[in-house]
Amino acid sequence: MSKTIAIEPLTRIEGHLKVETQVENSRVTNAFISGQMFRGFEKFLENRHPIDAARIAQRVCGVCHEVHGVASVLALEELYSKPSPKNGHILRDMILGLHLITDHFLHFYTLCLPDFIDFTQILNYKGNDTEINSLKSWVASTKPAFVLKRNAGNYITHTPTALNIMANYFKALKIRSKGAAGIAIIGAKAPFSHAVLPGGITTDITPDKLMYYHNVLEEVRQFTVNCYIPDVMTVAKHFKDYFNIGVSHGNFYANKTFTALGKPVFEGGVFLNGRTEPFSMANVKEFVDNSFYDSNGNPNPKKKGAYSWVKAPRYKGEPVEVGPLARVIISDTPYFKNLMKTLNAPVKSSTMARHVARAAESRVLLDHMYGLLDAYRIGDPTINQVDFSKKVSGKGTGLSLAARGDLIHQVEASGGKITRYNMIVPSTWNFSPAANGKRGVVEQSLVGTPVAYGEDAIEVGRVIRSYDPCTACSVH
Ligand code: NFE
Repeated sequence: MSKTIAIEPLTRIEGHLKVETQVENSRVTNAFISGQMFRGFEKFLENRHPIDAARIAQRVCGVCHEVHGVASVLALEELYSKPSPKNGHILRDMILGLHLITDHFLHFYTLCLPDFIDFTQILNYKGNDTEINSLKSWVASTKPAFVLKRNAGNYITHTPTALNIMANYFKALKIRSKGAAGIAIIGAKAPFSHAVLPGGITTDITPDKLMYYHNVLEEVRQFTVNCYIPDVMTVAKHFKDYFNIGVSHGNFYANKTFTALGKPVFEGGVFLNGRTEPFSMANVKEFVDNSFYDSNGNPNPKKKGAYSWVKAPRYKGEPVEVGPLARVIISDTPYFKNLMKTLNAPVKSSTMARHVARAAESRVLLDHMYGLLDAYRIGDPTINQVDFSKKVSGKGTGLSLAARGDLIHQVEASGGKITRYNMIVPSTWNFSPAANGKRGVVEQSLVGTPVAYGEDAIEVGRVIRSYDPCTACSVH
């Protein structure tokens, strides 16, 4: 029996995303992912002063604003030939690190956990734990949102295990907000870091600010080690079949990132056809075969056959997965491989490998962040002055990263005005429609997914959310 299951909008993600799956004999046989809106940031950056991009590009997203700031200033620094001094570079890595790890907390606990745990059992809780009791009153007041899963027989329902994880649900949110405070201390403001500018960072960094950052980092470390990693491992052990569900084409791409201390935490490269090769921008092309754009990139909502506002970036014409899993696979990160070995799970693209990769990269990154604090030199410059009155002409590319994957900003300017601005964003790589004869990364990952529990197709939600979609970013 064949049927179409469409989920629109898909909840517990950022932005407006629709997924349509064809299901035969309880398995997905085809999938179409579409971004449902046009935003136009690249268009309205045209004809503006280049420095505006550092501020405006951050408004692409309320979740990953700071990453667009950093990618944008990297592109602008190339345009103005004025890189940041070491201290500025250290401060940016500090911002990116807190963004990345605390964003993973939000993703796992707030966005994904209801896919894996039956939250309604918390209503039977009679104990005194404050965290559990506040979650209990919240679930009681929003119960209809949580009872959909009555059919999904494989939720974690062993109460002590589930309660242990649910106890961290609100804790994760609180630490996420502390992370934002840490970002604001360095970047002058969160969301939208106004101290992040071409040439470095303008914040006046004093010892008390570094101490504040250190205290936030310490809380983040404790939560990562004591809660996040163990909780991800518990879920991974319970859902072992998801190490073979949600498998993409098997290609990965990551940029060389977190480089402030010399050796990058994550190596750059592209894993294509079974081997890793150096990344070259010349091999990246954005296709619009099934996207609502004409061949010049102008929006065309009436385009025949198109089904998404997301463009389709391809590397050498091939779809490539980006994200934490791509980073640890390209870097061959030992800590990730050890976790996967403990789980007896294959190191390849899958729903659960993406969750484990997030936890693993958070742990690896913490060491780098303590190193940044040690390496920062109070009194050394944090910014190289850029002459913004210069009527600059030329190009710049920023190769950077975000929680959801690696990020590219490109700027072209003439006579001091932007003539072209382009962003190739993590969720654009992953959530693109089919192009050049192949499905997008997530579309491919959905094929073969068993759909056993009915119209809510919770299994489809699990696969999609493992990529941590941000449709707001992907359409930008
Ligand atoms: Ni809107 Fe973003 C991140 C970027 S999207 S969340 O992380 O860039 O893929």
